[in-house]
Amino acid sequence: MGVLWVMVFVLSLGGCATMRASDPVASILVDLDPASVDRSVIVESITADKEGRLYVPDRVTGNILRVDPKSPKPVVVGRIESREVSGKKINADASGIVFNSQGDLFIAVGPFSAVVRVRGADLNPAKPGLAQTFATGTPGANGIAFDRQGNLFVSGGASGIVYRISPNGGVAQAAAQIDKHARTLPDGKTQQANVANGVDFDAKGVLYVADTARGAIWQVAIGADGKGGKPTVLAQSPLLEGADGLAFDRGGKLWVAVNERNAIVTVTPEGQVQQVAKNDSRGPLEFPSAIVFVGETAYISNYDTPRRDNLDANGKSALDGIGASIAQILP
Ligand SMILES: [Ca+2]
Ligand SMILES: [Ca+2]
Repeated sequence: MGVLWVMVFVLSLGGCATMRASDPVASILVDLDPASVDRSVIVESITADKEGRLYVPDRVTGNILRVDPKSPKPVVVGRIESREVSGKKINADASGIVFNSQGDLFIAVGPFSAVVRVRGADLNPAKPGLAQTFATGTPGANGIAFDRQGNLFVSGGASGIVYRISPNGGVAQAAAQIDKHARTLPDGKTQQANVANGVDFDAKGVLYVADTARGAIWQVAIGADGKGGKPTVLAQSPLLEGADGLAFDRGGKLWVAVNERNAIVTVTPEGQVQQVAKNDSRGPLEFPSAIVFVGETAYISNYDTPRRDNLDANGKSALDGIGASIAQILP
């Protein structure tokens, strides 16, 4: 009897070890507000520079934080100041963040209907650079990505519009349109109407748009004139309900942060959706909102809002887990 139990124990250990070697596991790289789980820092997006350092804009302070994964302590390297509009103070509430090939940093700012820029030379812990307006005319600005010609594409959220901005900035032009749609969450009342959220380009220059409302990924071919063709659905699945930021890995597979399900999924070029990681309200994924690859490692911003699978047992707060943070999935 004793020997049998030892055998079962050893076999199950072996089984676990095999699973760990083949299945990706999410873990926390850095807690962005170690003193609190109560949203004293709020990060909606993440990107990386050529040296593999990570950047997240904090909605609470307006600070742009840099984190070196090798020594993951956040430092402030830039800042988006709040603005006064009609006598009212408006916070930037930064969303998508991305570098251009010259190393300047661009951030989508929905409340300003704008994209702001911090020059690479001004990303400086000794004197954090102030973001300046780069482009205007982008209401709901959320996801952000450059095409190969250096045009910047910005999603407009519930409007479904994807904007194009020339490499010199200025006024944005509509480049594509996802049909509007709203989905009622399982709580029976929350309406999710964001149909144009995360954006990215594949190696062939096709634009991908995360549709949070439908739980879908759209593909849009972009013509030589920068105008998008008619969007087509690559994948639609309950696994994609809450699809937010997305990014391609080195092998050309699309990874999607699925915020309201506390999950990361992949989508093949054929449109097959597979769950990579998922957890309950206690993390390490806590309303994951965006994803970026450095080599083969995925880094994920945890927005940690109290919704659906990230709700605590009381159905109200999101105090479980460690809150605002960067999660990682090692290869
Ligand atoms: Ca987003
Ligand atoms: Ca949580």
